[in-house]
Amino acid sequence: MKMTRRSFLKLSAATGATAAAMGSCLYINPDPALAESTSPEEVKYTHCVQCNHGPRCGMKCIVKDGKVVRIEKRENYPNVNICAKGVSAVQEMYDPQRLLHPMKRTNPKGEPGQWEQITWEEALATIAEKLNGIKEKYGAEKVLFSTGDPKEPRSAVQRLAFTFGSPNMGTESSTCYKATELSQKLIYGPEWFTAKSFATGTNPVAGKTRCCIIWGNNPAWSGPAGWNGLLNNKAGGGKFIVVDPRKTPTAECIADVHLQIRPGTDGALALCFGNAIIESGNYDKEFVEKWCHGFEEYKEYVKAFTLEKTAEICQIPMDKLQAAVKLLTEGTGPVVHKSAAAFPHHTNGVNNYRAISLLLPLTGGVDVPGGVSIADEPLCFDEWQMTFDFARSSDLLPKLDHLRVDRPYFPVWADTDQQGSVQLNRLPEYVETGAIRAAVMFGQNSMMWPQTKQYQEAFKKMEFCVAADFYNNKWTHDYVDMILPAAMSFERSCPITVFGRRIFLREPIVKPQGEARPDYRIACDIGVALGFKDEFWGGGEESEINCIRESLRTLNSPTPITYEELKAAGKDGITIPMKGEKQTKKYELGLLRPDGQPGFTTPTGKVEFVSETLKKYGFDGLPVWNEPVQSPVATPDVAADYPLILNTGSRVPMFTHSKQRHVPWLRALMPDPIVRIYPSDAEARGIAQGDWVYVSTQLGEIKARADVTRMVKPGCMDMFHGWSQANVNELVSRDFDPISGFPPYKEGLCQIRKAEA
Ligand SMILES: Nc1nc2c(c(=O)[nH]1)N[C@H]1C(S)=C(S)[C@@H](COP(=O)(O)OP(=O)(O)OC[C@H]3O[C@@H](n4cnc5c(=O)[nH]c(N)nc54)[C@H](O)[C@@H]3O)O[C@H]1N2
Ligand SMILES: Nc1nc2c(c(=O)[nH]1)N[C@H]1C(S)=C(S)[C@@H](COP(=O)(O)OP(=O)(O)OC[C@H]3O[C@@H](n4cnc5c(=O)[nH]c(N)nc54)[C@H](O)[C@@H]3O)O[C@H]1N2
Ligand SMILES: [Mo]
Repeated sequence: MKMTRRSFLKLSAATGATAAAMGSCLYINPDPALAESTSPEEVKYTHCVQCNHGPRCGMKCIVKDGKVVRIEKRENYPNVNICAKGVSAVQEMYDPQRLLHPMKRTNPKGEPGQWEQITWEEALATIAEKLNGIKEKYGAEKVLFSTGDPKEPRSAVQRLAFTFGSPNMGTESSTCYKATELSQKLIYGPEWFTAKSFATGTNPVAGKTRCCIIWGNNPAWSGPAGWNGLLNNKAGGGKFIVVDPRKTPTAECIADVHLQIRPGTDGALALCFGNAIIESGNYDKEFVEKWCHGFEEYKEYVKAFTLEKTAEICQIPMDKLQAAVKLLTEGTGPVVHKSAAAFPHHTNGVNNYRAISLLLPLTGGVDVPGGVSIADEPLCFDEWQMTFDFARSSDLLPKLDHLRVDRPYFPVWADTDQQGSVQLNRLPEYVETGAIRAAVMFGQNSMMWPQTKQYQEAFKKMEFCVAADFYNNKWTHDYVDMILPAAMSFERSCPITVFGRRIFLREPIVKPQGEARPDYRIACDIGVALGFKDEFWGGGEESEINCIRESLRTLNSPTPITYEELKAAGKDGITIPMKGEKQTKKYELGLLRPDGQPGFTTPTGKVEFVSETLKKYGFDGLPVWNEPVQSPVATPDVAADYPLILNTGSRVPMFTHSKQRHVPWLRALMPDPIVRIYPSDAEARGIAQGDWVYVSTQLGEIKARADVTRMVKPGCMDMFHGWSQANVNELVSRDFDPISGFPPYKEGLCQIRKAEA
């Protein structure tokens, strides 16, 4: 089937992403000339980064005349889910609004940007002059390096920062999964790759796992790659509790019991579960006695969280709470949980998450089948898939650690992060005090932060600020001095693609458009311009290949792997064998500690129910529960005017954060920013389905369209972030969790009223 431009647009508007499912005959590239062209079609393989590099779903791309014309599912690949976002990646790549050349600002920062196209040579020379000037005058640590949710550039930007001499490299993880990782580190010890597997790896095994609690997570929409496994587990007899204030597709599909909790009260519920499990006697006494620290103190503390008190705090019906407790106290095996970033988005976030995580050691789930496994012989890839040695977090960062800008504000965070991820959320304060004077940002977006305006002011106030991005976006780039065009996934190869022990090379399948360059090349070119020619292999077109060579050179593989071998392996990739056998209970074998002794890497060498690290910094060592800083209970005076609970950032299937709003197929699926509100709450305010409404907090007001739905809990709202015309982060406060520094995206109080059309 060949399509004219008109019929393509009609089809894409009408059917959205389902068009791709219609099969391989369809041209989805918007250029009609490609459909007419008689050139041969080529098949090329890559992966999707529409969700910012987490899932890396495999893609088989059909390329013609040097352009991708359509995308299909990739066979024999660890992850094969192509969704609406993936199929629409073609529309994003050929979007006429893409940034294609380096640009410098010609008017003052803070005003709508006026831009002049410059050459890469001029851009790099200016960056070098500004950054080296600041380094000479004030010190290299005054320059901040950062990446937003796009995680692929991270290792290259770390290498750049640490080579330049600044430990101040921050990432979106200041708001994302790093607080769950931090919580695990407080429990199991700071050895990060060990902790990481606890933070992320939950694979319930039917028959072995007692129960899996999906806690504040909606993988049916936000993590389709893992969702199938959970459904299969359910089909095999697995038991699931879902704790979520919303009736999500996840809860509807999989929950044996769904607890529609009052937002921010999860810590109380988890402590109640802990108490019930202890009282039932059905916990792993041997593990607790031998390997845990502070259990007796915990046991005393949780006694206060009776079913009656907890039902009241969490606003959960007693029969549902009892049904959940039954699942947790009967049967055998560990209790595991699955959650992502939503949790720590609270003022008591880390402690809420610790309370939940402790149910695992309580039920003996540490590094056993049906519990959580710790990686065997972890490869020394960092989270975003180059090696620690490549990123130079292994050799250079420790020497720079004392110059970290975040330690005075968030010492627990600073002390448990060995990878180079400073807590960015106090950026306005860092700039105000002169601790940061310039920034080099890759895929950074001011809208991710609460009270966005303060971050924009920080960019504006800096002596120099440069950003690499796919687009010129006003929320961020109206406040920077220079923007650099980044190549998209189809146009680049770094980093290495790693799934467990299987690694792949992703080769560019088309040439970068305009003058766009891959992020790794941009980092290398900047490194060379700053005077580090050898460290960045002279920069230039070979940069990405040189970066991959360096990562492979520093990989602890039993057999060395070269770039040529990885390239020759093509779409099948290479599996790196293990030296030894798979092991369980690695803490018994001395496999977790650098000194080879049995136990964990916490101060006590045990799993800490009471955290000695927290005590050292003046916090309570127990996973204490505190009411949210602002809630109907904590601040009834505020609730009188703002009675609804603010709940922001639940993921929607068709967008990733601020991205993809200009992708026609995806935008057709959700044309306007929506705020979800319960029918009785809407009716009380005279609001009908589809009405325009104002959503306000004490901090500001935005306009959105009402979706009147029983999906939300009465008294709560729900709104996605990243809409440039309705940035919900203008409404969120900067009441950070004092342990992690995380913002309270999922608590606070708001009001909704009908707006004019
Ligand atoms: N489509 C899509 N997928 C994404 C992303 C995206 O932007 N779009 N972003 C990716 C990223 S970076 C991340 S960090 C993850 C985020 O993953 P998560 O943070 O797990 O986000 P969701 O899957 O939306 O699940 C959050 C759920 O928590 C519930 N919730 C809100 N407040 C509370 C509370 O106080 N207690 C409890 N128990 N539940 C609460 C919400 O109702 C929602 O259903 O998703 C990733 N996946
Ligand atoms: N209210 C509220 N706010 C939230 C959250 C919430 O739940 N509620 N969630 C938080 C979480 S968990 C996260 S992860 C953040 C994410 O928030 P952001 O970091 O803002 O994520 P994005 O909007 O996906 O991407 C940021 C920018 O990167 C650009 N970009 C994309 N890919 C690349 C690339 O490969 N290279 C380069 N150079 N640029 C690229 C995009 O064009 C965009 O301008 O938001 C946080 N903010
Ligand atoms: Mo995230």
